[in-house]
Amino acid sequence: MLTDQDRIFTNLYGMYDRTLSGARARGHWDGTAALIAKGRDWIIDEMKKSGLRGRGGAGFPTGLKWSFMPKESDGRPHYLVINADESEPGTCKDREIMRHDPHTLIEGALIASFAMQAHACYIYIRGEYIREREALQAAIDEAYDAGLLGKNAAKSGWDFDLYVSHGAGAYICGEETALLESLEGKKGMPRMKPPFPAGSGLYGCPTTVNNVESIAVVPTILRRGGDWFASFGRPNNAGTKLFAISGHVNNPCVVEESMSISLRELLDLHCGGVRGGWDNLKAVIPGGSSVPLLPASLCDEAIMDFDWLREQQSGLGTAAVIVMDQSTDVIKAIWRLAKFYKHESCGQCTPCREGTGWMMRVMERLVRGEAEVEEIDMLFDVSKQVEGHTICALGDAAAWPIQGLIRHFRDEIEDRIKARKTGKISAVAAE
Ligand code: L3W
Ligand code: SF4
Repeated sequence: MLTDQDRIFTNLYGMYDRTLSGARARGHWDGTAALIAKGRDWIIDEMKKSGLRGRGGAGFPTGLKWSFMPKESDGRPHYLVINADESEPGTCKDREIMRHDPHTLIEGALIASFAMQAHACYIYIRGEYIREREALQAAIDEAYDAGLLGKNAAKSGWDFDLYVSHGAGAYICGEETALLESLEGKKGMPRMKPPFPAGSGLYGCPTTVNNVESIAVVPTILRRGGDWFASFGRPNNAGTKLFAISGHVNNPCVVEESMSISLRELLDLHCGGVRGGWDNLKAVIPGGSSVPLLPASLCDEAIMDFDWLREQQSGLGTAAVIVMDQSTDVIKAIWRLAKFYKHESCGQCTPCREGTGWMMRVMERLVRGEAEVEEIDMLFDVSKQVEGHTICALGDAAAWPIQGLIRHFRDEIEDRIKARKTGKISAVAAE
């Protein structure tokens, strides 16, 4: 278990003053210019040493991503873009940072931008986060007034401007290249990759897109050292991590814990355990709606990190832990996600546009028990045709939860079809 001394986010839930004076009292903006004076190479090396992997879902190594930005200028401006379009169902960790700890994000934005030679950074925040946007803008205004942003920001010698831009409710704008399109004022549709944003991003210029949490941890990593951050979690799964836990636990919450904590410890320590006790657990989605669920039989030994969950054909994703107890109709829960992905598909590639609708309709019949047993394999096969055959990860995200359901709950799906055929149950309303 992480002790308070090792928590980076000291103001989750807003126990303390979130203004600049409160943030300073909690150690933010302390010696920022001195950190910057150590130079770009030192900052990027320290980030690599920390082992930080991106906190937006993909887990790509942050220091490595920064090192993809061109070292020599070819005349094009460089940009940092912070992805605050937090829309993955179950995920509400970045919201806590922006509401209550905005200065750690702003300070991180300055340092990261300096490291990548960006004089401007855009924070793209989801449209529904109105109070968070206000909190963030108020903190940015304070930082400008205090000389921490703008010309010679924080007396670092680096000129730096920070802008907040807001989305309008499309999940797909959380995909980094759709986000860039949206920032440019166009329809939020993902671009083909490569080129990756580091080569050609915002307005065709070198750009790094990082998640809010990834940037907000930067100042503390640099103050305490990459080795300190790397001392938490298993190798290749370093650091402290925000977990957003919802569903059938006694106390849903957002909490910072050590990476690689066991699922059981996480739920028992911070959530008062599973509603009705551990034996009442049915399944857990460990990383937001895009990753396959784990059945209760795997939850006992589950380790909450990228590699362990990947080995179980699931994933850490955004570390949004959705707990489902025995009262859950798990088929219906996954159908609801299928409906979400169908709705959010941007429609520009055929396997996703057609596949999400097709999978949703079959899932709907599985909920009612009105399908044939053979259709379960057909659904699995179709999900495999969608996976990996689309422009962006939304296609995978639509396919994976369904694959997880079939892998672990085939019996329940078959039982429902048989029960419906023999008249033992009536149609379960899919609403
Ligand atoms: C340069 C290369 N850059 C990769 C960069 C790339 C991006 C990052 C990760 O999807 C996942 C998805 C969802 N040269 C590079 C390179 N990069 N190779 O590294 O890239 P990628 O393609 O692995 O992932 P992605 O397209 O960013 C994101 C999953 O996250 N997810 C949830 C997302 C939800 C939210 C939210 O609500 N906040 O983020 C959950 O699992 O399924 O797999 O920057 O440019 N050779
Ligand atoms: Fe759009 Fe889906 Fe293709 Fe992504 S996978 S680009 S959301 S159609």
